[in-house]
Amino acid sequence: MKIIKTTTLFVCIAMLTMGRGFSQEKEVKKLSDDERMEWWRDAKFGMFIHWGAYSIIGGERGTKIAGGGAEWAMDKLDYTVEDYEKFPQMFNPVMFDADAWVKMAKDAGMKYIVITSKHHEGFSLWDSKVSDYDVMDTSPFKRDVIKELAEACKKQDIKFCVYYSIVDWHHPQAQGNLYPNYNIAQHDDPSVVNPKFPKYFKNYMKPQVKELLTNYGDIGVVWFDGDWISDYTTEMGKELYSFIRDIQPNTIVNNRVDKGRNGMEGMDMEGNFAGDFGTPEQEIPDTGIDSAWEACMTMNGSWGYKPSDNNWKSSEDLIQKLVDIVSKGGNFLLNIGPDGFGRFPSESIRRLNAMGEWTKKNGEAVYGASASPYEKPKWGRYTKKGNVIYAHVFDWPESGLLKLNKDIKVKKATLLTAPDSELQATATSRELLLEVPILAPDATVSVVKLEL
Ligand code: FHN
Repeated sequence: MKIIKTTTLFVCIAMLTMGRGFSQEKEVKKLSDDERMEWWRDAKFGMFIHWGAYSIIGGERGTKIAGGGAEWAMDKLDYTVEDYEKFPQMFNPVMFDADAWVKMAKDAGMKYIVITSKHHEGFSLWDSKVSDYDVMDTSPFKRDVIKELAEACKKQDIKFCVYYSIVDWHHPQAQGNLYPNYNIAQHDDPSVVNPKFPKYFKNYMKPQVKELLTNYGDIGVVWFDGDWISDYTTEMGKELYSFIRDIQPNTIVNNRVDKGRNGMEGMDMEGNFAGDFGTPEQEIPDTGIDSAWEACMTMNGSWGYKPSDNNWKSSEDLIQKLVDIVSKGGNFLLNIGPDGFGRFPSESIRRLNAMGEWTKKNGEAVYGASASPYEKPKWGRYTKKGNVIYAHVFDWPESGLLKLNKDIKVKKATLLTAPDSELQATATSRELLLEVPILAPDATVSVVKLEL
């Protein structure tokens, strides 16, 4: 991962924008790396949105159902480029309401939103001047989704971030010329490359990324994906990273901008790679990691809308995953796959609501918190903030005695939701015993605040 020397200087960036919403001359203070990452480190919880033409398909073609992620419909359901083009031509999500989406994220306790501006299918959700395969030129919708979401995020004070796929199954200079005879096994096969890929990188990908960074105000994170293809090189990754930071010096970029990612585990291998944070996918590391990371995860088994997938994680599980991740020093990027009309699945909304109820009461123990300095206790997790340790109890003790790590020298212990009634603590040689009510204050995760 790239560590850059910290010089603080002022740069003036004339943001010549499309003149709608973000047109402004702006003075940008160039932050040190630590300052630049601060909002993201403290945010802890974000919303991933996978939305595109695949959201119309829902992972189904006749009786065939795509295995895994429905956003892979083009590849998995064997569409030719021409056949697939009819979906962007149909894309007309009349129920899309950017303000409502952002509000749902905010109410759930999420502090940032990362939307797929272009996924592997190659269809762009903004008004791209270097492409006709976008929401303005190809679709009847003719509304710039990225612009509407960026504005809604600004209005509701939540960070706006974009996902961008390096892989492009539509562009003839990327993987578009390989369909329909392209299968998943060939994706990182060094013999299956497009010699024109450098042209796509220079004349399409970089200009598109530049559009996203110049026309929509501050971009919190640029979240790349598709780093695994052989066409893409570490030189391109490093060039892209600098290119982005030159346009928006304070933007954060994930490690998939380069080639260092170690599979789904998501952290970088040994070496010099660009990128500001690791990206474990569908998994949470066993222990804390001492560099920035964010675990991204689906609520069922698919990133894109897939009505046939009813394998939903429970709200309780998702809340405990959030706590687990924060206790290990990471962020949680939780996915929603809206449908082709622009609606969040009701199952997702229910889970967002439950998470919102919990974060509203217990957010103090999550936002701005850092990893636990203690080993994982049997009953749950610890997080830390300054002079305070938060004990997040998943399994509330029926005995009324909570066994805490003996190294905790507690001055005052309370339930986070009942700050006025102090709990009694007794130190033994093996542990610190805390007298707690018999009934768990929260059915999912109850938090005890321990002031040291
Ligand atoms: O292939 C994609 C997948 O569709 C999804 O976007 C996830 C999100 O992290 N990333 C890829 C696989 O690593």
